[in-house]
Amino acid sequence: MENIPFKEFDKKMDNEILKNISLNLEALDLQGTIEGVKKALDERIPPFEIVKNGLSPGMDKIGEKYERKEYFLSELSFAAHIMKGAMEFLDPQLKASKEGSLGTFLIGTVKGDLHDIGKNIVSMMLTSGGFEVCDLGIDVADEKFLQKAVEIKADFVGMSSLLTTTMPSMKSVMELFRNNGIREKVRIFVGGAVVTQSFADEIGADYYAKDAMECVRKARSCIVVKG
Ligand code: B1M
Repeated sequence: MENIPFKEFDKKMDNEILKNISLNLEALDLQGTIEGVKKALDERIPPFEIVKNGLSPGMDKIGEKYERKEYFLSELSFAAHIMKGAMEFLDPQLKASKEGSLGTFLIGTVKGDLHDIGKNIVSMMLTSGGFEVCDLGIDVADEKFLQKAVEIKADFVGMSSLLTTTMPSMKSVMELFRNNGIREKVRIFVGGAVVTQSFADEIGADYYAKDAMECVRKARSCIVVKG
């Protein structure tokens, strides 16, 4: 089965399977979600489509329930646990097509922010997209981004934030890079549920990416531009 290539995503045919994944995740059904992911992989639905159209909508619903106070922090945590379980099946598939290095991509979730599911997906997709990824994890201090970028001579630096309260760290990291003379040496990417293109423009980041696929596409386009 592992050698059978993934098929083109067929919205009409595959939506039912992906919708079930989303509903099971929303209902915090661990087993149902995992079974759904396995079924989708058996059907050769591309792994990123499983994340984008199955797991992510389920997480969004959980976020909405949390806002309406139908779910609480314990449910958010359990949802993260299910998501990580599901990702264990998807990780190898997402990483499978590693092509060699197109550049070094330093990534992390900014200071004060503990959300890492989306950032991990971005890391995986970048790895499979041919980048050498150095992942600093979560709650990364501004200085750590700078220190590591210099140490590994990063070509790209990516910051993830899911909280409006932690977005300002992206700006302070940008300033730190500017003040230490390495701003022009790296391409800076920002992303995460609360981040927008206009915020990226406001702080002077090079690129905003709405999801992992877009991040890989934009990073690859830099390579083409660089020649
Ligand atoms: Co949190 N949380 N959470 N949470 N949580 C949100 C983000 C929230 C929107 C829920 C809500 O109210 N609707 C809300 C933020 C509101 C805001 O600031 N506007 C929120 C809150 C309030 C909180 C706490 C403050 C709750 C509390 O304590 N009272 C707290 C904060 C803790 C902290 O960080 N200091 C908290 C805690 C948690 C858990 C720890 C329980 C858990 C995270 C576990 C973990 O990550 N290991 C959690 C979860 C699970 C969520 C939701 C439900 C799901 C997030 C997720 O994993 N989504 C979330 C609601 C939501 O987002 N709809 C919510 C799935 C993931 C695949 O998507 O991360 O967006 P995402 O990543 C995407 C893109 O954004 C993009 O690509 C990814 C995939 O394609 N992307 C990038 C991400 N990073 C990128 C970087 C790039 C480019 C693209 O370039 C470098």
